[in-house]
Amino acid sequence: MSDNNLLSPNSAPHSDVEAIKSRSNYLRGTLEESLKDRITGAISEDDNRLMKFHGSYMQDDRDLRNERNKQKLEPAYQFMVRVRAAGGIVTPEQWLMMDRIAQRYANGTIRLTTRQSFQLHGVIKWNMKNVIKEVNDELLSTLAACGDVNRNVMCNPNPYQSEVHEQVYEWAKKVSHHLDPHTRAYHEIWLDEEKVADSRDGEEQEPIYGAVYLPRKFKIGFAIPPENEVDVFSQDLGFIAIHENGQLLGFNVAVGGGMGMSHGDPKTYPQVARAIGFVTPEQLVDVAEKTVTIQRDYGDRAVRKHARFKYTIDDRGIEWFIDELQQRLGWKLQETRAYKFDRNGDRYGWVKGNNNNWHYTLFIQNGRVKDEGGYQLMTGLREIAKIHKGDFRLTPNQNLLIGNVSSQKKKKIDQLIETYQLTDGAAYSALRRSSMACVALPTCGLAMAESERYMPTLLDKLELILDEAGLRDDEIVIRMTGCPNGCARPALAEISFIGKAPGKYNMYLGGGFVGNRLNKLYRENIGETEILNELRPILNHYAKERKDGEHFGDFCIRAEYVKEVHSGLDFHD
Ligand code: SRM
Ligand code: SF4
Repeated sequence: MSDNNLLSPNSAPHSDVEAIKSRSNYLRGTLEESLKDRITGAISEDDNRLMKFHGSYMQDDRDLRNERNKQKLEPAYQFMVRVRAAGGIVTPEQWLMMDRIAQRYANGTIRLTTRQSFQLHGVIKWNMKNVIKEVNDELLSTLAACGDVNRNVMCNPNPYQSEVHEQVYEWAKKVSHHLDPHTRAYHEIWLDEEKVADSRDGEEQEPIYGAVYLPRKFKIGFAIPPENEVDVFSQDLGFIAIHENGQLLGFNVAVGGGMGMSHGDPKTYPQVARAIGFVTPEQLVDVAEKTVTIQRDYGDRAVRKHARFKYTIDDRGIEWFIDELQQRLGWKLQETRAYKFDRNGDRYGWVKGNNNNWHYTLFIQNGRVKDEGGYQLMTGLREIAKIHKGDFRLTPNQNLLIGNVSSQKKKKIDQLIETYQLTDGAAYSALRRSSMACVALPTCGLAMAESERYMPTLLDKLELILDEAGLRDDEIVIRMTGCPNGCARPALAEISFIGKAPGKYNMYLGGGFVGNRLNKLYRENIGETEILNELRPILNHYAKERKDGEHFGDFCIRAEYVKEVHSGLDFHD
């Protein structure tokens, strides 16, 4: 793109997805017809693009792919359904609904995601309407859980911190609600609501997004220092709450983060968001809206790989963005305020909040809620939901917080935790408790290697090394993904593995412990034996020669295992 083109909203030929959105009539396309087609368990390719905006992806079970192919059967088509709730907070009734539909229509498990949403896997086409209807009946939604719109807004999940948390959560909900799509297509298709007479007559509009929505997905997160569980620097738009003596003063605004890249394509890279100024709570919604509209107008609609907000900003420069934002706002941002993060992981077990209620964070390996062998996690949580009067909070690290338990109820919930041996992870290494892995195989169509199904096995082996080195209780942030799209935010981990091929991973080191620095490639395309052989000496070296309080990622840089990465622009150097 020439510099001239960078100055005006892009006019290059648009990608095929833009054409699909444009002729979709506000996300309707032929989805209704596709859903009714009895000949196949699939929907058409164009409708599949639109389906994402409705919160679902068509997938097929990749474990069964070859066998079905041999038998000349169509792939085992099924749908992933993503259910969003800003900040990941749901009621016990909503939890029970998710549990019920997971058993009745999906694969009997619930997946808690890295963005504080729920996912169901294995829903067949004929059950999609029931699933979405039941979700909406319980006042949750799948609309805009995926697609080229603002996704689930993340928010620090810990209710114990102070009233500041409750206030920030209310602002997160406001921003989320403000950016909801207005199309009635969702209500017509899934909830059988009355059809809009003719949406093309101007009766229906998307005031923020317009008829072709955004060039790409858009993500917003709210962090409350000193905690950065939401990985605020990975967000397209991050808000860092600034508070003093229990008072919320406002938010630092950070822009242009993102985790995805493609192997072998240096034009794609993960990036950290940069703080550009401070705004008061009352100015927040306006800032979010104007930022989204800038990406709507200037984001790359020709090349989807280059369409995220981070590229819009990096191509044009952060100063350009600040000017454009201030022009649209009609006022200037204040100077960024001081803040300090001390972690991006979860704190487990019971804590007492300022409101005298209790909160219990459970360790849920890679966010998968299921009953397996002797570990009846799903049943245990169902029994808790039946008596719980507070809330459930999905954490950004794929764990679950049982929130707002009164002192009287705590005993009963403790008994259930005991009966079902639900764990806060205390028996595991701190490394495992600081781990995340994306879904990957068998459902993710983009996975190049295992992730969720393999990470626990790798951790078993790494724990032996940690024991030798005396590092069992040291928190080291470790993440794995089955491909470089970055769904478990691996580029911000102190150790990460990104899938390249079956059983092979790129290994990265040196991310910042609080989620503030990208890591760097250390070894390429290695399997388990090499992973263990590479990590053993580094972990031992760390155990012997770290400075007081030095985190593993920082040590990897000081000991020159990898160079420090200051920006995504030098990620591949
Ligand atoms: Fe993701 C695509 C799962 C968080 C970056 N992601 C996918 C799809 C839908 C695969 C696909 O397009 O066919 C995966 C579905 C797998 C499955 O079978 O369930 C998928 N992403 C997930 C989840 C479930 C991972 C998890 O283990 O929890 C997370 C759901 C979040 C939610 O509730 O909304 C999830 N994805 C993320 C994150 C982390 C975050 O948002 O904090 C990222 C990196 C941050 C970012 O966006 O920069 C992420 N997912 C991607 C990308 C790369 C996007 C890019 O432009 O760089 C893709 C591929 C794409 O969009 O083309 C992708
Ligand atoms: Fe799938 Fe890749 Fe995301 Fe993992 S990182 S869920 S493999 S798209």
